[in-house]
Amino acid sequence: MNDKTKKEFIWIVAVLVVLIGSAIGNVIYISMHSQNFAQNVNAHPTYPSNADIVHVEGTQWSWTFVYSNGTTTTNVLNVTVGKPVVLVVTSIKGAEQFAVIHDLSIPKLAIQVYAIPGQNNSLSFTPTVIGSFYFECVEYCGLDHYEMRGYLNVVA
Ligand SMILES: [Cu+2]
Repeated sequence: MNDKTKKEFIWIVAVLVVLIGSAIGNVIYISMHSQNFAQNVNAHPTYPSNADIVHVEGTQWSWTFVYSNGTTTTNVLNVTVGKPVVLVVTSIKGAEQFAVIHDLSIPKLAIQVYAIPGQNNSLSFTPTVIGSFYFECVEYCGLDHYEMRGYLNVVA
């Protein structure tokens, strides 16, 4: 083994030791802390009993709102002024697409919530002003991401 080959060998071995060492460290760390990664301190939040519960399904590429009476709207969310609303937000698979992460943002109401496949993220708010308020998906989710927008209609 000449000098150059020896140096190269040492470098390769040194890099391998660092990479394998940190990989082992990571596996040990994750296995020690994995329970924390799925802990949801807000898994069963309580909401006002008179709240309108609306299930929100983000898909490539639209928002579907399912109301407690079974009706649905697409890219339009209808709520009543002064009445508490609970949004239960998730992401579902479209016709021939994948379930991907979306993010519902209603800027005027300072609302933003991730739509994540297999999870229900919920939040509540009480609309106080009648009107139409723009919302959109703010997590890039594919080709027609920009189509995921509409209006929250607050009516009397
Ligand atoms: Cu989206």
